[in-house]
Amino acid sequence: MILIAGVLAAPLAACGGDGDSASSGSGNSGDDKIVLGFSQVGAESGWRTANTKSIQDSAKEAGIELKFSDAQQKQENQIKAIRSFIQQKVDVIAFSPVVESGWDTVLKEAKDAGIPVILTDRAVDSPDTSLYKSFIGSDFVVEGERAGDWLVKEYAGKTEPVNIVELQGTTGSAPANDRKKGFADKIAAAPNLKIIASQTGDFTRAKGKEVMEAFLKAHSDIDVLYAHNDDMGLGAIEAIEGAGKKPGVDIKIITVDAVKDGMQALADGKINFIVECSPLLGPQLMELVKKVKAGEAVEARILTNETTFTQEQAKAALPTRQY
Ligand code: GZL
Repeated sequence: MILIAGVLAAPLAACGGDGDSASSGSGNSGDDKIVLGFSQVGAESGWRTANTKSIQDSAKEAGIELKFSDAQQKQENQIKAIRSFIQQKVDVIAFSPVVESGWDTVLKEAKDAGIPVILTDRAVDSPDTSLYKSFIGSDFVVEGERAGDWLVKEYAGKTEPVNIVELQGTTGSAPANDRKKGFADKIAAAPNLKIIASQTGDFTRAKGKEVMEAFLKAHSDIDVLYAHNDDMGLGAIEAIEGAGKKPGVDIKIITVDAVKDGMQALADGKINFIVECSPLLGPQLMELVKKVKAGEAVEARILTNETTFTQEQAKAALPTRQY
């Protein structure tokens, strides 16, 4: 695995393109410009918005023609978009799979059409790794472990029960599966740390608020919330305050992503710890696209380099956050 030292964002420029500009037209742009078909999960969170911007800005920067499709978090829309890219004979296809399973058929169609595929952000569970050239994105198990590790240290030496509720990401998605696993593996070291409720909030603020309201109605003794992304954590903060409790104090909160709104809540003391997950994959993706188009060998797995933030670290980092 190749560690990328940091993830430099392309100079941020106002990016054009709407949510679903999978423009029609012939496959190649007629000149020697590389044509990339990209199927995005949706626009469900601040992380996704930043990820889309990084991809659109980087494609422009790299002189790559981008055909962009927003799947509104539906796998069938991603499969449709990939089939459309195949028909348009694009040079390369890249996508962030909304869930891990159910991709083999369409990826085989791309392979049979001689169009290389790159996975970004999320993985697929297909055993046939010849169906894609490379996967660039985070190690979500490590992200979950970092969250669990912080909690074990936060309660080190204490034996009283600590009741945890968990807001999971999109059901079946790699980040939800892996962040759950990594966190559970780590807190197993402290038997007093117990997950008393765990449910999907689909990575959105609205759903995160709704599920947290239900948790609060069902449990009067919640000590900690572990949310698989900032947006669900921010929705949960609204629910916690609505119940007359202090987020970050009465209920400690750990989230993943480190988007600006999450970092602001962390700096304000409403969140206690954030594990970073960088959305700025655009520059590396465009480099990969060029190499793949040129038939060069590429790394099978490219890991983004990420960190974690405490409340103090968030205050220091906020002024220069790019997303
Ligand atoms: C993680 C990404 C997740 C983010 C969420 O790489 O797939 O999806 O953590 C986003 O905010 O919705």
